[in-house]
Amino acid sequence: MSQDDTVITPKTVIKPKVDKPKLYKVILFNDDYTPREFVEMVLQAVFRTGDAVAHRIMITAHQKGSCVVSVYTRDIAETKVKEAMDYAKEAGFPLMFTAEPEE
Ligand code: TYC
Repeated sequence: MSQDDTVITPKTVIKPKVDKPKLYKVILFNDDYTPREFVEMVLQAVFRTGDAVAHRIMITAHQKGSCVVSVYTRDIAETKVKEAMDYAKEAGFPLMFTAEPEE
């Protein structure tokens, strides 16, 4: 093997970051105290639904216990959950939202 045939193995292998960002579901939970109209108002104000969609999501959570509101990247999902819970806390209602990673 001559000098020119030296094989150099790089110490650092760079893996291109091409993974799709993980998505998070925002979930709304039913409770016995928050008024239906208040739930719909929060859905419209924070998640920008129209009134028909807000009503459908609220009724689904009311009847089934929970409902997926929408899917976002982590930062946006967590910010919206905080905004929605702040509205509820301010008004003194136990309304609950969570952000959960999609499988
Ligand atoms: N169950 C509440 C009531 O009867 C209304 C409600 C619906 C509360 C959906 C929370 O996620 C919810 N006043």
